[in-house]
Amino acid sequence: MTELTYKENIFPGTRQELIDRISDQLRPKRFQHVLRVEQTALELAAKNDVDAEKASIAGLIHDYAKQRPDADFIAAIKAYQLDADLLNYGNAIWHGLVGAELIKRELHIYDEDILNAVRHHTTGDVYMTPLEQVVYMADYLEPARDFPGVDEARKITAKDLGAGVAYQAQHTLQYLVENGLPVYPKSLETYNAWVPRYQR
Ligand code: DGI
Ligand code: FE
Ligand code: FE
Repeated sequence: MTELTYKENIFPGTRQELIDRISDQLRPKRFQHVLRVEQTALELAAKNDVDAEKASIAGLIHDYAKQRPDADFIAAIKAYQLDADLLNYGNAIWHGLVGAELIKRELHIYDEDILNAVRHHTTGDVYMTPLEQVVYMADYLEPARDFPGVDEARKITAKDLGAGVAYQAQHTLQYLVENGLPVYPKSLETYNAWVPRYQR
């Protein structure tokens, strides 16, 4: 287990202080997931030349808002004048896209690359920086993830981070459609931006 010492002043405190803030927000199972995502993000970051401190912080905070009541998200969408179409969705979409606004105000983390990694960790985005790709994939591949295809997804991602993004975008869309779930437009945009270009 890697325990970084934070030096970049991205979060105004130590890693342990950040962890304490997160464990106040999450039930134990979700908190353990977050610690695994941090470790997976650090591994992917090392391979892909991404800053380790940013990967640690983004991994730790990506689900910060996951257990907030719907009313908190609805209030934030209105207060911060976010896209009103968000009101047609729910926690699955809100905890990243709206959660980033709560993180900014409550944890005083303002690094836009990290905030975008949180915003886009569920739906992806047309353009994702290497850090955003690392967090998107770490959330999908952390060691406790177990779904058909996870081993193939791990292999593909180890070879080519972008190919991993394409794999996840394709399979998530497939899952949503197969289950009759609403597709947030950004998820479809991510599919179009990433999936066709990785076909051979
Ligand atoms: O928060 P986690 O469970 O760790 O993971 P996540 O933030 O990637 O959320 C995964 C869930 O979000 C998964 O059940 C699929 C769902 N999801 C992803 N894109 C969309 C979506 N759900 C809806 N309704 N629409 C989407 O476009
Ligand atoms: Fe999430
Ligand atoms: Fe997660």
